[in-house]
Amino acid sequence: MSADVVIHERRGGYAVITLNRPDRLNSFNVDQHLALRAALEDCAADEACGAIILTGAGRGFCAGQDLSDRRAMSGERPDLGQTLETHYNPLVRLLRGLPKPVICAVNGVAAGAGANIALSCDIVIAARSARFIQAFSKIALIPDAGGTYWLTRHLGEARAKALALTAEPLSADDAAAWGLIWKAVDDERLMEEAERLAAGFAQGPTNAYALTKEAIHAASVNSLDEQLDLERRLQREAGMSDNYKEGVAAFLEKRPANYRRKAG
Ligand code: T3D
Repeated sequence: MSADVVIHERRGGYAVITLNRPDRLNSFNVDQHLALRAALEDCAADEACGAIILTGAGRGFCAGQDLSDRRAMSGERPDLGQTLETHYNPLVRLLRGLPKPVICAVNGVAAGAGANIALSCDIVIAARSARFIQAFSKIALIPDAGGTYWLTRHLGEARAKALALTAEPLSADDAAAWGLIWKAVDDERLMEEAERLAAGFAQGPTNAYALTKEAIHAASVNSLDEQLDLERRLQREAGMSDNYKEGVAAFLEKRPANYRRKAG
């Protein structure tokens, strides 16, 4: 496996992970899947890492599955369910379950599973020139990597269906205006903005971020009663932490809080 299909850098308290197959618009082959998952697992286990930025090298973020891998299978009818089971689904679950904030800095076109991997991150910031394309129907597939879930939940059925059936590009500005992503920024400000956020998270209460993610993820399936019960349980846990003590003390003493990455 060539190591540099994904570049993994630590910058202070956060990590920057860059998909690095720019001549193929960072589309996924098996090596890139394995390297990305290894980098994410490394960050998850690294207590000194408080946030992750995921981005792409070159002019694209990610064009989904590397379709030239599929050419080798022409004549066969490949079991794409197997690729999802082995690679895409574990990646979406890993991103979703990471106990620290994951920021996706979408530097250019995000197509097919590439768009939906971006949407699996906690905060999506896109360069104004970036486009989101549910390219699947062009090759007679359905949106995967969580696409049907993210589009329907964030946008509702009307926009989800239109994006998926037409495969028309959605601009970064429209994606932000529609509530699909957090914000669009001028291209040259993308990494500055992503790093500003990551540096803030790296100084913040990682335990509270993890609990917040858990609560918000559960909200899409819970009833109000279930969600209130969950908030009670998670807030109890947050309130028992040293970080909460420190946060309140810092507020009262009018000084910046000094949070611990691993909260007691
Ligand atoms: O296991 C399974 O297969 C199931 C899982 C499926 C998940 C999926 O993601 S299916 C959807 C796969 N993705 C696509 O269908 C998108 C294909 N790409 C495009 O439609 C276009 O490239 C874009 C709209 C993304 C960008 O267009 P443009 O004009 O800016 O760039 P380009 O010229 O098309 O691409 C630049 C190069 O990247 C080009 O190579 P070349 O001609 O310079 O040698 C192109 O072939 C290559 N490239 C782009 N996307 C892919 C790709 N090569 C392989 N696979 C790609 N997905």
